[in-house]
Amino acid sequence: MLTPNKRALIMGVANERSIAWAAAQRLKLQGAEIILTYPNDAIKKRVEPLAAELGAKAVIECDVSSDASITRCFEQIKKHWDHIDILVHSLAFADKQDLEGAFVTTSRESFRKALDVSAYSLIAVTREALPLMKSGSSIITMTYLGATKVIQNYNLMGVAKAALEACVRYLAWDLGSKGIRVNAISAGPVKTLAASGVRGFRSLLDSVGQMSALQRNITADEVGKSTVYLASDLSSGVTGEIHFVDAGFNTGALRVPDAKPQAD
Ligand code: 1JT
Repeated sequence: MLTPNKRALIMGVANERSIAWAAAQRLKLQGAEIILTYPNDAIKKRVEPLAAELGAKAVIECDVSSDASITRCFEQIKKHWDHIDILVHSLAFADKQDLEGAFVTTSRESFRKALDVSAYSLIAVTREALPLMKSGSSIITMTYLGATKVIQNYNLMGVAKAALEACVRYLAWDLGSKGIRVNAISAGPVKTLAASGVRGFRSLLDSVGQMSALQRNITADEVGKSTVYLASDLSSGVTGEIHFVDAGFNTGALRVPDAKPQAD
């Protein structure tokens, strides 16, 4: 087992398609104990049965846009655990209207909320978790290529993910002397609840399926498996990194449609 008896706090399960859910299942398979968090009562209803299925130690409310909610969440966690080995941060927010059309129309309030929930929350949650984390612990968050390259429609989330990736690097250097690692997985597109409201997501999946090196999309489970690697001692020398799990999409610039078939 890769994470035997490790205590893993997983934030961002919304339903069975969530990347966080794939990570929770893979960490559990490797022997980890799990606590899940949810942001509100609507999502609580969906997460509770999943937590039961997993045999999670607890399911706790955490609205990362509220310092008081984060504080209450960690007070609850401390009733179950005296330390945390693994923190998976797999959450983001943007208004639907800010993930399509013109970027220049982004409002100050949309920008504030998207960056607060999607990027600042990693700092806030890490700070609360820190007193419970010892050397060898690992923090993992989720990002997307739209942070560094323009992907049409990703718009405001691209800016939020750019901030998140910078937070990963600065937190990695802050916590390095404590032996705590901080990394991000840059996942290819996955049809989750977050993605389902996005106009044109299907055609994005189709293009990536054709244009990636592996000529297919990735699965949430593949992100879950790489999360186990970053959470475990297998990645003990890796921190501040953005690790792509995208079927090689980001390494290419152009596919020539009528080029000779590749060797196979
Ligand atoms: C959020 C949403 C974060 C969708 C997200 C996301 N990170 C990736 N996706 C999927 C996606 C979305 C778009 C896209 C490519 C992938 C929904 C709101 C909450 C935050 O455009 C090319 C728009």
